[in-house]
Amino acid sequence: MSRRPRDLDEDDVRVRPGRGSRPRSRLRPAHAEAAVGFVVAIDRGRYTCLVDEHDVVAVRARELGRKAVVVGDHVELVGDVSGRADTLARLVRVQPRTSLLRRSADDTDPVERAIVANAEQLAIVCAVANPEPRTRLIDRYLVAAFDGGLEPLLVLTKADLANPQPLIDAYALLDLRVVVTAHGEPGDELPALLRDRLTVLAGQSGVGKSTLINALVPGALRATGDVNVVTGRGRHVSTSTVVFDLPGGGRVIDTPGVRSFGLAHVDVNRVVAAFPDLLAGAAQCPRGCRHALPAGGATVDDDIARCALDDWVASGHAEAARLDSLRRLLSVGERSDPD
Ligand SMILES: Nc1nc2c(ncn2[C@@H]2O[C@H](COP(=O)(O)OP(=O)(O)OP(=O)(O)O)[C@@H](O)[C@H]2O)c(=O)[nH]1
Ligand SMILES: [Mg+2]
Ligand SMILES: [Zn+2]
Repeated sequence: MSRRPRDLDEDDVRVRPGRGSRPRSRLRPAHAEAAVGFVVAIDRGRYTCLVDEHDVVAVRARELGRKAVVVGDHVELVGDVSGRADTLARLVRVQPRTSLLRRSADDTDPVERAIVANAEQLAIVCAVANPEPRTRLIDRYLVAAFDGGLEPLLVLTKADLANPQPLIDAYALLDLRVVVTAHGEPGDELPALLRDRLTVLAGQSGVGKSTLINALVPGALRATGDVNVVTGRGRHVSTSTVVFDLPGGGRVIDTPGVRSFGLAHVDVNRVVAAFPDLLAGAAQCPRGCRHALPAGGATVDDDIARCALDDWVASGHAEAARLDSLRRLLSVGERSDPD
């Protein structure tokens, strides 16, 4: 029987990493002779790893097997770790992860693609216009953040083009931090939220992720591109995932824009855990409950496998709108259309 790739990574994920802990303090080499590096970029099988303050380029060692290595991983390196030109180290091991942002190609494809490891925060970047905002994609990122142990942050860009209020209202019930930016400028609030943390920026192509990185990180020099006036879509300018140091401390990771974000791997319990007001109620649910709406026509008496959250809300333990929000998020992982 073949082991599905996602099984290799699930044990690594611990939900909700502690705030403010810096990756460096967790470095703990298992092999006495191995150097520990932090993967900052990957290009055609070459892993650029930060070791002490210098870059070391490494290739995968056979003993790594099929284990995915992604930007943000702490890895163990052997061989030539001098970082001198034309030298290559060997990447022998990936250290346990505190979080993992991952997606599947679509909702039915069990093969997960790890995107970034160990980020504390997921900045979900969405333009209020040009390209048109897609709330279902935001919902999908939220689910991926809760599932992977990242704290979500919604960044609404291009507020110079349209009013951000409808989007702010759409997420008001989620205890989600929202930052609004305009004219490609990060403003004051966003830098404060990024300080001393590892944050990954994700979102559709053309929403302005690289524009923000360029404004936040002097010398980042990320290419940016206009949104196509005919299709209203971004041009998929960024094609690689890269880490940048913020001048005030902390790091940001720029990622390529996506069209779809599959959620085949999601663990319902980790999403429910992001709703503390509903979590205790879910403890009363039948085993394996996916917290869906009661089936049409089912009444309190005739369905023993009923989700307990409806009673939890009816008896005043939580707001009905919160349960609706949770159900909306859980349902995005069950729809097969890529929107
Ligand atoms: N009006 C306006 N335009 C912006 C703003 N932020 C970014 N843009 C423009 O939006 C376009 C796309 O920006 P990028 O930074 O390349 O977008 P991206 O999210 O990195 O896109 P990909 O790399 O393709 O995923 C560029 O023409 C930017 O100048 C903003 O706040 N207001
Ligand atoms: Mg970009
Ligand atoms: Zn339930």
